[in-house]
Amino acid sequence: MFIVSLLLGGMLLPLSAQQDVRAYGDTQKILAEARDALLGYAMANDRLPCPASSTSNGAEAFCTASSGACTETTTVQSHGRCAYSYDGYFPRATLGLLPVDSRGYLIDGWGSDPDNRVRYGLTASNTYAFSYSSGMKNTGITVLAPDLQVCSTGVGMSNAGDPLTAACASGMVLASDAVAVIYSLGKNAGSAGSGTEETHNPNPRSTTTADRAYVGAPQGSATDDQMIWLSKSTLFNRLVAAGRLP
Ligand SMILES: [Ca+2]
Ligand SMILES: [Ca+2]
Repeated sequence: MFIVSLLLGGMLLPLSAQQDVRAYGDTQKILAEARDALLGYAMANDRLPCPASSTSNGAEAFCTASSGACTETTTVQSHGRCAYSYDGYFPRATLGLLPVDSRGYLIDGWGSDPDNRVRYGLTASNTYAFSYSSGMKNTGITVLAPDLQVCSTGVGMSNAGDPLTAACASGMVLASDAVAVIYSLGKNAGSAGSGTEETHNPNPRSTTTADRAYVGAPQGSATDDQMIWLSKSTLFNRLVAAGRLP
């Protein structure tokens, strides 16, 4: 019965819809694998990688100085300050994942448009303690306060565009202490992104400056972005199990 209904469903769905279902599923899988890779990287290296920039060919990008104007470099910096904390790309070259585009970036299930590169944001809290070696251990598990927010809607968000104080509307918080977010701009990556929901997730057409708050609204007419995140508790659980914390 189950198989028959699956076959029937397959026949009834138009081909383009079947391709969309497949691309959505592939993207979910790619995002989940990226999160697993992040956890593995954190256990092996005692820190999380910085986001890649649009010119780093998928390698993590730091600022050369711990404050002031940012001069970008792919050389690992002991201060941990990332060049693009909130609006970078997943550092595929640093983690070695597939699928990859011709310039070294991880791509989602929707295609090879440059805008379909997997996006990644990392908390900058505790003076970049999450992105330099032993930063988390030296800061201490009770002091660490990752601050990325994932909202269930962009409506009513406060301080949007302010890097550190942007916040979800009351009662619209999916996560308030995420360490990292990993997301895809979805099928419309090459053409949209300025709607009320998607504009809060950094993308080429967004009018809102990148900040610590993202929108993981349900799929629909207002957004097709796909977002997952790494919570503080999941990261700490793995790091304690690996002997990296406390
Ligand atoms: Ca989108
Ligand atoms: Ca935002």
